[in-house]
Amino acid sequence: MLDAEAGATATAEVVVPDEGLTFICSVPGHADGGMRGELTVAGITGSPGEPAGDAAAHHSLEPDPAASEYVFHDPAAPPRAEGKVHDIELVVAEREMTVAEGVTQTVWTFGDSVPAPVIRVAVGDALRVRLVNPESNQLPHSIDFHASLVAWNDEMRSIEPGEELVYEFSAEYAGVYMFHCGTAPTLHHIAAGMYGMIIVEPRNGLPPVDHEYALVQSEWYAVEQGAVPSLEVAAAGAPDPEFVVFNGVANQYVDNPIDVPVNETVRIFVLNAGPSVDSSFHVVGTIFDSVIKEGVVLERGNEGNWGSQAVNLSPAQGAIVEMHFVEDGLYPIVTHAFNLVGKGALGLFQAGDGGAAAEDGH
Ligand SMILES: [Cu+2]
Repeated sequence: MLDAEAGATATAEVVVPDEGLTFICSVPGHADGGMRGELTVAGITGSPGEPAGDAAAHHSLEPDPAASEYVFHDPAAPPRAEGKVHDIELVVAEREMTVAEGVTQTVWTFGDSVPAPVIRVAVGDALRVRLVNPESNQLPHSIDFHASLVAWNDEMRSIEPGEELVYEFSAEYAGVYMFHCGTAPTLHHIAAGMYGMIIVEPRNGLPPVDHEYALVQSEWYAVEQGAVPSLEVAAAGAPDPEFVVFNGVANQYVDNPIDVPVNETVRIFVLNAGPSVDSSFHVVGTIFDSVIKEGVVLERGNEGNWGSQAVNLSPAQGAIVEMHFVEDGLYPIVTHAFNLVGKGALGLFQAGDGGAAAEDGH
């Protein structure tokens, strides 16, 4: 036991056993007032060099070399669905997915991928979405289309395993919208992978471009290999995800850069599915000359030739951004919240030959 008067420092050595120890201030009443703590031993439950305690607990996930390879998610945006009435079936799956190299999670999905397949329609179209929750699942699920005008307690109701529902709506407003499971706790159903993008084009479509991609940014609160992402960690007031990803998998477009020719027009439909962290969507080395963010339009060729460097997207916000790449080389895709880039929110456009000549020193 040590005593330290106000303004004084006291030092002692203790031997900390593998299982750690707890300590208190022994002045009567002080422990109950909060002066208590715990020491845990890094290297036993955490990685060497990491701080002990709760902050480290969910950053101790070691990649497992035996984990399955991740399934590459094609970033190409699908063409707009033909016709004006669309019958869409979304089957909910509860299954394993590799979310980063060496890291698997049990995820809950619409249509067997995270994010769900992109739906693309136009203003005035009618959608009949059949949501199927197979009997083999464990949990109730539901769906909430942000592109719809419907009552929450009707179409968005939860259905048990073995049940299905039909969610009918007409797409009235153009935009890049989120859909997600809204079953309580909604935070957990989104954090576990139940989200996707629906693009609603203006009735007369979008101007043609050379290449179109769809990117959904989201977070994985992975704590334990193979487990469902942690609701407890996701629910923290200051969210601290293990991974932040584009289209479900950390760094997949670094491993597989997206090839585009130089000086061709590129359009990206981008959505921040969250559940909780903001995005500052940016492509290094270019400027968005056309942006439609949540109904606000920056037009290419505007009078002042205004451009946009980054589009801020809070959770459940979407945008359409357009750009081109003026020379051969690599153009990183990031959220410019750079603390998240190292967590997997990084991709690459490879324009032309990728700048091979530059690497040779020419
Ligand atoms: Cu769900």
